[in-house]
This record gives sequence, structure tokens and C-alpha cells, in this order.
Amino acid sequence: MDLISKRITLKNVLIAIGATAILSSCVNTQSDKTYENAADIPVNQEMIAELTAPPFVPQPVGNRLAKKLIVDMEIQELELEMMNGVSYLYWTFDGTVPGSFIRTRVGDEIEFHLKNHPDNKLAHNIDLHAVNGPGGGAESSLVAPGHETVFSFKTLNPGIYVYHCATAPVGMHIANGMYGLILVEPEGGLPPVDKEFYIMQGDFYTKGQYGEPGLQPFDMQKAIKEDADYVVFNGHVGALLGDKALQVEVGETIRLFVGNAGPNLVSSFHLIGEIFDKVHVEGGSLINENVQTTLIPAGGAVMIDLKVDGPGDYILVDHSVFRAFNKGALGVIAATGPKNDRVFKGKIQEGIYQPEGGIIQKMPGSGTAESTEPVAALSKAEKLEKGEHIYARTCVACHQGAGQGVPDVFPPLAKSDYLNADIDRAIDIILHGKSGEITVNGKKYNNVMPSQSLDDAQTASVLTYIYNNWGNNGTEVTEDMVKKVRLKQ
Ligand code: HEC
Ligand SMILES: [Cu+2]
Repeated sequence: MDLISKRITLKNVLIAIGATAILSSCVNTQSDKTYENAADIPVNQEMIAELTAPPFVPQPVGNRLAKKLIVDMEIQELELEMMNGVSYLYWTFDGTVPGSFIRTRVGDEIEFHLKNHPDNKLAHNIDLHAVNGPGGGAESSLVAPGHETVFSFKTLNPGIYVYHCATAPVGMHIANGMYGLILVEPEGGLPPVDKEFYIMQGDFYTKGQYGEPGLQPFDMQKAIKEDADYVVFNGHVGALLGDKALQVEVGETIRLFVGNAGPNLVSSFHLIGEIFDKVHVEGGSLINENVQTTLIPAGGAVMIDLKVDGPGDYILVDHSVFRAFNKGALGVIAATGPKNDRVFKGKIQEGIYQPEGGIIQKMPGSGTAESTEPVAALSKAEKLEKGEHIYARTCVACHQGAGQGVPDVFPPLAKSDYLNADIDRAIDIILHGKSGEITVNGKKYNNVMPSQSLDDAQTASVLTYIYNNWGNNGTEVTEDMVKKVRLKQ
């Protein structure tokens, strides 16, 4: 009995010891937490890195072990569209602006192969902010057209980092599009989310003004003065608009990796209509919560976690907001799914607001006629003058100074086939606003124009001004024409 019980005990003890041994060996192979210094994390096996063009990102690292990761990139100098009708000679990593997204984990050993396409004109290199070493790799990676360099580094610090070309003049190589992001995930990976996207802001400096057609060369003087013609997401005006909007479902968890290349401007990154649940401030380990607008320095990046609560378009902007509406810094997250009335009900009611009891009172000395007698109709010259003022006060913000509009957002009034085809319809739009899809000069718009509170004379004036400028058909709109449309309702 004694002997048997002893044996059993001994067996139990052995099992217990075995289990601990297995457990501890698990800890040793599946976790690197035992390594105080990330430089000591061993790499086993080799892997070719998955690289993606914006706005997409590679698969998460999950809980894979540290590896030797082969990154293969090709520098390409390419003429691409800046916006409709405007082209630019971009210098790129892998043919896109920003360049391919690189996804790694702490402890990976990156073997970086940088190729410079033989058709290129210039030498380039790469400085990765994720590198601990001189020049971020720039010195080791300088490569002439038709050559390839290979250098290697180990990722030590988790975070989202900018990479860029650092060949002199550095500012010019960045201004021409040579930048991207590299993500270093912590041990065990980032918390999983439903969708992840890659966005990078950059400022561009061209000989011609914003929208001036043709191939636009880089303008060094404007770049030195920090006087940007274009401020855009993902290298081009409209890169995240229309059918290129980021598609999500209501309630999905979304992570944005957002970088700012500069070369000059700091981004006040904002999403109209949602709040960022979490922001990795400056791309590091500090997490801020419930953020409206996050600052992204030139040469910096952030990670943003958010969720959209209802269907619709949510607009990404640099909240230095002339950049958004006049220089291109606009993007859209398009959400589909069920409405949630508990979070947002939309417009509940609209009525007439008449603080003075229904009779609009005139301010003494405001210059408006006191008499109730009918005022003589304005002459065409008077309407043109009045119309110009009204346009500059109320329409210019959206339709722009020369009626050119904003691609994909605000339709043009200059040479607008839609405007010239139907005068009553144009009057109706001023009186009552407009929403839903329309096609102007072959391009689709689906946005909202608020109704403009203009009287008949003002409406006639502003439309006469528009019809007699910018290549439109010269119609003179009268107050009677406006009255008729108003009464049709
Ligand atoms: C807040 C921005 C905004 C303002 C201000 C604005 N519009 Fe619009 N306008 C729009 C949008 C957006 C559309 C397209 C609506 C749609 O997609 O259904 C539009 C469409 C139009 C159209 C028909 C489409 C075309 O290009 O011919 C006309 C005409 C027009 N607006 C005239 C005016 C005039 C005149 C004013 C000033 C009195 C004005 N708008 C002020 C945003 C605006
Ligand atoms: Cu370069």
C-alpha cells in the first residue's frame, strides 16, 4: 500500500513538473515578453513582406513570432493626374503616393531591397523613422537609376512611422511624393478591428495655381515660402472621393493609419460628423480618447480607432479648412447600414422664423426703400453689379471664384450644361436648394445645396451675373421669371 501510494504521489509530482515545464516552454516560444531589450528578440524563418498600395494595409501580424522580413520596393518617377486635367511628375515608392504600406512587428529583422528603375532620372534613398541608426537608413540606401541596394535593420519600438526619400534637396523629393508609412506592431499585435485604412496628407507646389490645367512643374520658390497650391490626401485631389470613398458598415470598428508627409504643413486632421474614440498620439504608445481633431506634425503619423454610428458620408478634412475646400484636402468615409435614431435623428422640423411678427421690418437708414410701392425692375447692368456682390457673399464658398466648383463635391457654374439647359430649374435651385444626384458636364454630383434666402430681385441678379460670365449662355433673368417659379410651388 505504502509503496503504491508513494508511487502515485511521485507520478503526480512528475506530471505536475511536466505540466509546468510544458507551460513555461510555451511562454518561452510564444512570447517575447521575457526579452527586456527588443534587440535580443531572436528571429527564426524568413518571410516576404506583403506590401499594399493606399488606402489598403496588409494583414495584421497577429501573434506571429519575429522574423526576417524581406521588403522589396521599386522607385518609379511617373507622370500621374493631380486632379482632373492637371498632371504632375511624381517621384514614388512603388508607383503610388503614398508608397506601399509596410507592416512589421517588434523584433523583426527587415532586409530592405530598394530598386531604382532604370528609366528614372535621379538617385534616391529611403529614411525610415522606424530605424534606430544613422539617417534612418538613408546613407545605406542611396541608389542610382538601374541599381538596387540592400540594407538591414531591426524594429525595436512599436508605433506608426513615416518613411521618405532623403536625397538632397530633401524637401523636393518629399514634395514630389516620396513618402509612406511603416507600422511596427507590438508583441501580440494591435487589438483586432473590422477595417483598416491607410491615408497620408501631403502639400504640393506647382507653377500654376490650383486647378490650372496641363502638366505642372514643381515650384521651388513656392515650396520655400510654404505657399501650397495643393494639400491632398493620398497624393491626388479626389483620391478618397466618389467611387474611391472608404466604404464601411455602420457599427464596424475602423482603424485609420494617417500620416502627414508635409513637406511643410502640419495637419489638423478631422472627420466631420464623428469623434475619434482612440488616438495613438503622434503614432506612439500614448492613447488619447474622445478626440475631435488630432494634430499630425509634418513627418509624423497617428493611429485612430473609430466607429460610425449611422449611415451617410463622413468627410475627412484638414481643419485648416481652406485647404479642404480650396486645395483638395477632402476625403469621404461612406457608411451603409441601419439608421440609429437614438444617436442622430437628422432634421426634425423646419418652419418660418419671424421674430417681428411676420412683417419684415427695415432698419432705419439701411438704404432699402421704405415705400411699399412697387420698385422699378433692375436694369441688366444693375443686376450684373448686384449679382456679382451676392455671388461673392453667398455662392463663392462652394462654387469658387471663377465658378469652377470643387471636383466631386460642388458642381461648376462655369460652362455648366446643367445650368444652361433649364433656367426655371436653376431658379428653383436657388429658391429651394437641391439634393440628390445630378450630372454636370458629364460628372456626377450627389451632395446638398442649402436653399438660399434671397428675394426675387437678388435671385434674378445673381443668376443674370452667372449666366453672363464664364462661358454661359447670356440669359437675363427677370424678377417676373423668379416670381413665376416661386408661385409654382
Ligand atoms: C454650401 C455650398 C453651396 C452654396 C453656398 C451654393 N451652392 Fe449651388 N450647389 C451646391 C451643391 C452641392 C450643388 C449640387 C447639388 C446636388 O448634388 O444635388 C449645387 C448646385 C447648384 C446649381 C446646379 C448645378 C450646376 O452646376 O449648374 C446651381 C445653378 C447652383 N448650385 C447655383 C448656386 C448659386 C447661384 C449660389 C449662390 C446664391 C449657390 N449655388 C450657393 C452647393 C452650394
Ligand atoms: Cu528621392
